[in-house]
Amino acid sequence: MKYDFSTVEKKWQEIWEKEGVFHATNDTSRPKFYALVEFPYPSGQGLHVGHPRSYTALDIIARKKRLQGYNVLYPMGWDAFGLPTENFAIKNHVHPAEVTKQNIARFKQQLVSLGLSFDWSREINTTDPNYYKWTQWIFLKLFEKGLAYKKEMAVNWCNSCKCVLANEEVVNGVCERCGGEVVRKTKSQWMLGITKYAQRLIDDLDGVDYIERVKTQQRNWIGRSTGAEVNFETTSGDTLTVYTTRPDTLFGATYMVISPEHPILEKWADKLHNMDEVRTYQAEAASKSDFERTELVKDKTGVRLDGVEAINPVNGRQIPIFISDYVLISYGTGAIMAVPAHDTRDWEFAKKFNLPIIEVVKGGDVEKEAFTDCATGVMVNSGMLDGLSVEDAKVKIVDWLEQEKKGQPKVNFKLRDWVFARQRYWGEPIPIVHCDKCGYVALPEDQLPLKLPEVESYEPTQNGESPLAALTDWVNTTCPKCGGSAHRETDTMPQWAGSSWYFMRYCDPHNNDALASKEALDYWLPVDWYNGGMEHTTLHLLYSRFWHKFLYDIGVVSMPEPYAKRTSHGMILGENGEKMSKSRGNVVNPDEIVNQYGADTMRLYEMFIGDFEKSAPWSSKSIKGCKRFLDRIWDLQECIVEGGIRPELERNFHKTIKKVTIDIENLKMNTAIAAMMALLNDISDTGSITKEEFRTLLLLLNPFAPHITEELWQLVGFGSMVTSQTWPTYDESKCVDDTVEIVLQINGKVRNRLVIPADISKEDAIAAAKQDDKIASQIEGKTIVKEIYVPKKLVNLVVKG
Ligand code: ANZ
Ligand code: ZN
Repeated sequence: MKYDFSTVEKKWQEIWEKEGVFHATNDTSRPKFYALVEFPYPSGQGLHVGHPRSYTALDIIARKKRLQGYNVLYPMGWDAFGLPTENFAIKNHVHPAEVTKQNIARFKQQLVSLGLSFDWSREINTTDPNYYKWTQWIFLKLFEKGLAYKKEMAVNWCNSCKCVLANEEVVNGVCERCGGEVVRKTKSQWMLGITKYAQRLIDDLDGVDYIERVKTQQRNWIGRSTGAEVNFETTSGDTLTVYTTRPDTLFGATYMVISPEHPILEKWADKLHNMDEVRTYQAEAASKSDFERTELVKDKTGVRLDGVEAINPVNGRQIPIFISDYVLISYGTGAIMAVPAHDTRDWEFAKKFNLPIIEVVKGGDVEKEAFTDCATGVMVNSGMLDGLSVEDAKVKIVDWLEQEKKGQPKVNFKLRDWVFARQRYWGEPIPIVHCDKCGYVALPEDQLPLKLPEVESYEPTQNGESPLAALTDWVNTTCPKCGGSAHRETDTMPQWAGSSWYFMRYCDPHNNDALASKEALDYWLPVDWYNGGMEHTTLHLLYSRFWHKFLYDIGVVSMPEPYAKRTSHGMILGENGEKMSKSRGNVVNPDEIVNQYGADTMRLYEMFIGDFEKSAPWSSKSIKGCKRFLDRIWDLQECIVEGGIRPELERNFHKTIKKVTIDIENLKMNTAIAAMMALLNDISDTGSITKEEFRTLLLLLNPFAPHITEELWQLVGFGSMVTSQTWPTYDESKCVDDTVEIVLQINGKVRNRLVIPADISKEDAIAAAKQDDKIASQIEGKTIVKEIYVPKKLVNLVVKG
């Protein structure tokens, strides 16, 4: 009987759902396991073959943990606010909520067809008012604690669309939709104070089990640096403070640079004789991104201020001040002391503007290039610092600066506060009103959720406000504090809002009184295992850790970190090894694979494709191999005999159980599958399979291929479903290989002895013999004319020359 995967897979998917097999209960008496994958954005394209790689891997873990007796939570939902849906709605004149509904239906049907063991009773959707009520509630808490505030920030503005663009809508400096020029404009926006958590976000990485590259990326993104702030007096009487990581080089500071946006420039407008030139330069800098401005290879530009100079605090020397776009207003103090001898950008700038280069650390040739190494150099030309190492000089100069009240030690972070606003429709409304008398006022909690009102058009308005701003009736309201007239905030929250706390909602998704009950949160959190893409390491993963920490501080959750463990999968590439994309025409549609080969084959294949952490190209040939493996499993039902595990296969079974059990925990699904394939070969060699052997094999294979294993379980009559069984265990003493000692000969003469596994193949035995030190040295440079292996006795190599 041929295996009819379509019928069988559908049958089991219906049974699982009907019987609620994968529903997690908040039964706190049982040991829990919370497995999480990043919930998808339900785009119009449907599921991509990349999604199931992550979902299947954690599904295997979830299924195995259930068989091992854990109360497993493996939930799924939709991160559904965002631009693509909104843009589709604008183009096709449908409500974004309608578009979202259709996309979700399609995604869900696709996920169900893959046999993923999600608890659908806990499905969540970030655009559901019952969900975003709590996103708004968290925002209000942040506001209450001073962590949400308004600030003038630069936004991307398209001159021809007359609207604000998100960063991802700006492609190579032009508007993604119309190709028009994009400039930067400032706008007052809501910000979240994530930088207040910067140190804790670094420190607490020590206590979690994240793969190393995720930790490294987060640390680099937060970018902690230690140095000093140094005060420079100026000839105008004002003090300019700089941030430096190299206070030891202070004697080599031959000029200063301040950012073109530095506020002191306005103060100096009357004093500067070249203010026009300054203003022209400011306008040029404003149109560039920070990335363009700080690129190392870029030709240095700048304007020397005519009318004010600075005084180096260590030697009283007067030095010029420049404005240049390589100094950013958003970092440190927006001003630097320039040390061309020891900083590459300063060196290039000094060469271009003919400024003095004074060597203060010996070891390089500063006429040729900046000497930036600080591990080996010795201080020179530096008065009290001469002869010291860089490290000692740093300590000494900072002490001196502090004593003289000319500076102090300082820690800085690259991390910026989070711009928490979009001038768009399809996002969570920000629950704040502005009253002329009271300022920004929080909406009372009982007015949540503040629902998105209906609008005629989802297009951003021509003046850069969100479409909500056009709804006068909605915008005009009364102040919750004084009852006077006020207006609502019309910006909405950015796309990362809903995903910053979704893992909490899964714990108790239908709760109307809290984002989740304390009891449920205490039981399920932290997430035991979270898998997701590397592209989310610095935004989503950091944002959600920040929100979790904040909620920990106000007592909503009981532990400082949300995720105990984080892993990340590699990308699935096209058959040609390139990224899958419509334009390359190499996109594989998961529906087609499921229709042609079945979900079990698709799952098995995606796990067999290669190292989970690495990217891997699609291979149609390898899919067929996975299909053949399952067909052979199916055919085993024809040759079942009564009995337990046969002695000649016992060691093999114990070894395979051990390997699959351990490999799953290490995400080595590919080698686990290979071990099961090898076991199947050994079973097939005997021409039959006993009931007990079949039972064990089906249990091991079930997390990978859940449908076919359930069907066979039922057909053979093993009783209730596989999902209610217990994961097989192994006996360590039965996992060790039997070994034998053989003799190694060259031309019939015994040269050495070697211990090898008793059941080793001829090829492996000969290879092992050749690698033996004694043998290797004696056959070197000679030609092997014959290789003889007598099992369990000897290897004889016949050599010439
Ligand atoms: C003098 C100096 C001498 C510096 C030297 C470096 C080497 P990190 O490690 O990234 O924190 N800097 C400070 N604020 C800046 C800003 N707003 N825009 C551009 N550059 C800025 O780098 C800190 C160093 O970057 C600071 O130390 C400063 O240059 C520069 F041999 O001061 B340094
Ligand atoms: Zn008021």
